[in-house]
Amino acid sequence: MKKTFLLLLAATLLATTSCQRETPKFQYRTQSEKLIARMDSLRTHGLLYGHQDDTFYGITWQWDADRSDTRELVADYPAVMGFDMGGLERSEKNNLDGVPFERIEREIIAHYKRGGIVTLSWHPRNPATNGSAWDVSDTTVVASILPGGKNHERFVTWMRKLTNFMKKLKPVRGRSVPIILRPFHEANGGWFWWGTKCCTDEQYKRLWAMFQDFVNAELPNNIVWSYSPNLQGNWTEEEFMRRYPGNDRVQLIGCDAYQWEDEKSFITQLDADLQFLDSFAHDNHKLLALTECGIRNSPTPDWWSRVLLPVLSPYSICYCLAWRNWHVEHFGASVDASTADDFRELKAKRKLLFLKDIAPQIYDASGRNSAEIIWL
Ligand code: BMA
Repeated sequence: MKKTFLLLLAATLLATTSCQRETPKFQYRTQSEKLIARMDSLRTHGLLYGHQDDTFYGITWQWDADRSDTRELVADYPAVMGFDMGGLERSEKNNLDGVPFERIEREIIAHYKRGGIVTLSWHPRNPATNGSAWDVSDTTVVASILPGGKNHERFVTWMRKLTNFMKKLKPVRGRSVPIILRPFHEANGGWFWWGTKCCTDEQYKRLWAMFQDFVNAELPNNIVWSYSPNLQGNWTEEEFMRRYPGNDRVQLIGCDAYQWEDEKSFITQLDADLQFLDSFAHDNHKLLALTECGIRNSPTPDWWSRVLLPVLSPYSICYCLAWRNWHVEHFGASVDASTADDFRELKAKRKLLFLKDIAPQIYDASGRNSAEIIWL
């Protein structure tokens, strides 16, 4: 039965393809264009749930094989999975949170093959001081890695390590995994070495351009560029444009938004940001996402349904990515979080979408699933 279905599907696809060949309307040329079109269409179906480091550790476990806090709670993987590249620049075996890069590589490919969406962030060490990404003691750091600066060549080797890693992500026939790349995030804050304490707006834009041109030269087909400032609460166009890398350099506008303090001001600030970002994204043909979110250690049982989702619902947002469930600090859904029942209900009501919602898995006789057939 399944075999027949797949044969019919293949025949339909072939027929459609040959029709399209005669009257081409629009062809998705690259992996990144396909991912953009897919997310653009998915957002009309609902909000996707994303989670950082989903399969490496959870609130009460770490490093076990084949586990996921999300799957243990709602019997499905997140639609979007996030991974961090911090540490790769120094050829470390593990990333800054102790996750082996070799495992990250395997998980990215596995998630892509299941039909999931992958996003990468990078918390590189400070290239001037060798301190962490949060070391803001040297205000010359960005100037020093721009072309002509004394750390430029060093930073080029760091960028190359990142692109070499991404180039390995080729599950089949040399076709690369499309990646939402979110570099130099939260640059409107002062806590990272690429933030407001360590570089001017002009230097930031030059940093972005240098990095992006380097990455695009190495991986021209599979990066979706996400520009993700932190929650600001009072964006004006003038303020937002100060560090915005440019319309030709960004495809997804992100917002990193945590509730660190009281609920009311979080709601007010997030709503104000989304009003601005949603209309900016719409006018400039960009996707919009909550690229990091959560409330530390989930103290509010109905946080997802009562606090977060009502703020998001008026806007056209592709996904919200909860930050990692580390045992000392967790943000995502889990059977071990107080939000478990609330979250389960949201899944039942389809207020949040998961992997099987965006990539139904139908297996053929050889065990290959339909998502794999479609996305590879
Ligand atoms: C931060 C925290 C850190 C972590 C970093 C990179 O938000 O979770 O503990 O090292 O992200 O994942």
